Amino acid sequence: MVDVTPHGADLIPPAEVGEMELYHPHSWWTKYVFSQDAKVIAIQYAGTAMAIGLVALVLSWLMRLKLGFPDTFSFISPEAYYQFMTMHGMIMVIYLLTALFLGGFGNYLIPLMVGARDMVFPYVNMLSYWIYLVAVLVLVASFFAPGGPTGAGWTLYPPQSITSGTPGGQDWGIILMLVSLIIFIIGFTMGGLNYVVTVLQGRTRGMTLMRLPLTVWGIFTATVMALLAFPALFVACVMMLFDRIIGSSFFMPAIVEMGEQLPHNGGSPIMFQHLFWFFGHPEVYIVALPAFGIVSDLISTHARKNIFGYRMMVWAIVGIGALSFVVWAHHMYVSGMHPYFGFFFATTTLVIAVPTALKVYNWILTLWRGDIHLTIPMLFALGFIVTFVNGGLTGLFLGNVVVDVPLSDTMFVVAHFHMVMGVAPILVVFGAIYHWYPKVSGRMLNETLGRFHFWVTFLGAYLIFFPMHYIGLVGVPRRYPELGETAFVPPSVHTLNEFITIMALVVGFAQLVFLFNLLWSIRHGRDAGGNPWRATTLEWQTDGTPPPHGNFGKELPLVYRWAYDYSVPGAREDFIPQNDPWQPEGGRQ
Ligand code: HEM
Ligand SMILES: [Cu+2]
Repeated sequence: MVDVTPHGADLIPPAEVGEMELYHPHSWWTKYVFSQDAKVIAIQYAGTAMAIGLVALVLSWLMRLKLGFPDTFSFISPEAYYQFMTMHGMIMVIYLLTALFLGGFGNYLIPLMVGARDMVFPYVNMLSYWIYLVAVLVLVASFFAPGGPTGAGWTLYPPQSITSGTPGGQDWGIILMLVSLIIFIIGFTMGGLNYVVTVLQGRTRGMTLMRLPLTVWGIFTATVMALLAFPALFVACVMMLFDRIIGSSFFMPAIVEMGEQLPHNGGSPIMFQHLFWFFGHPEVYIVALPAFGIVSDLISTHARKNIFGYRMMVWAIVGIGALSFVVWAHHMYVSGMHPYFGFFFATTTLVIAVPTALKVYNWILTLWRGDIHLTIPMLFALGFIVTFVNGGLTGLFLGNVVVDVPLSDTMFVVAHFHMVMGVAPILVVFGAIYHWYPKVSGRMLNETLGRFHFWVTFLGAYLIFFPMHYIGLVGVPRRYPELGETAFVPPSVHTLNEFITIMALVVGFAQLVFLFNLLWSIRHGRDAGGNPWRATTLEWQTDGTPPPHGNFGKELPLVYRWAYDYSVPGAREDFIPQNDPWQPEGGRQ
């Protein structure tokens, strides 16, 4: 598509402020610590998210050691297992993936890709990061608080999340978890407003919505969703905090515990489940949509071909985002709700498969006859597509009430969601880091270490989670630290559990190699130049690498075309940057 209209948008977005009006930091502190530059904030977000993610990784090792070798690791008590599990799940979903995709990639990429000098409200953007950091610290504090962190499971279902039998329930654990989530949501809202307003109001001249790279579409839609979904979690957390601290009964029914009547009466635990999953299901797509967008850009760039069906891709992203607000109760098929209700949610759930499959077809058609370079970002992108399809297929099983009921709360579910929202988005995170690290640091990540990292992570993830489907199918329940000698559990399950644990350690080790690569390459990586992947989007067309404060030189780039002009016949090179006014001989095609 050669679409060259210099003033396509016919409007001058407000972000096009003169150099003079841009906020400039004056000291080291305001430049690197309390920075208002979205690029610095992005790195702060990403660094913090990866640090806390490492904690979640170690927790998964501890759980796996207990599951694989219960006798050797008998010192890991069931209480500790529940605490590790809860913290692992919550950290991975919220504090790592959400923070990294939106706070990390969102901050770095949105202003650069839309051609803005920075986010629209840089000060609020800075606050967003620091509030996120407080949320993380409060969460970490629960490891050191009396009673330790909560072991209620990442879903925090009442009443057990605040009754005394649950680790951290009668102590500080659950309080710190709820407070941390509340703080996280406040911080996220501050960042989220920035991402939305910058995309809507901060685009440079010619950057129409339909010329935005899909990465921006993914992050933008996910942010809008998060701004609508997080409030449900917010109120649920506040109400539960009241139940726990001042003895209100929003979610607490009358309970007799050890022969004693608790001071609660008349609340509805199911109400909490509705609120939680009204947030919880969209959360899956808050993580997945940025991944969809990024993968689209990675495969287009590294296959030197335009993305197939751009408009369809945009509408699929928006459609999936909207639909995912009406499927939440598929997490509650076994909660005792009316069966007809289940049919409604099964139907909406399966309808999501349509736009999702459409995206997969379009990725494949983009790759079809492309000039595929098996670079590391491309390998991770391909790994994502395979894994996402895989997890999506088991999702079709679980979306149907009659199949879900027997599989509910088995390891099959654990295998499914790790594939679809654990492994798949993490592969995109890695692909994206290999892709954009050269812009952030000016250097390439080491290729050999990168290939090692990819193959061990990709194959290892399958070796971990594939057998887990089988373990679930034979009926092994999730959230059980130990199976003991149970009649229905065949011996193969024990062998497989040992095998999975060893693979989890191996995959974890590969992540340490990746961390080493990240640090080592800052100084020793190969010089990247400004645009090592010969990509079209604006972040690669900056004056300096890393881009200076204010992103672009004196003039903001003028956008003439969409982001996918690769291998255009007759062009000088096999890519045409978005700010290149080139036209084919003889005018418009
Ligand atoms: C090497 C990678 C990983 C391993 C070995 C691993 C392992 C585990 C294990 C053993 C459990 C407990 C299952 C149970 O007893 O029910 C678990 C739960 C969970 N994991 Fe992972 N995990 C990994 C990565 C991830 C990632 C990347 C995510 C991000 C979405 C994630 C999200 C969760 C969630 C949400 C739970 C549920 C916690 C709960 O039931 O309350 N995990 N994981
Ligand atoms: Cu769901």
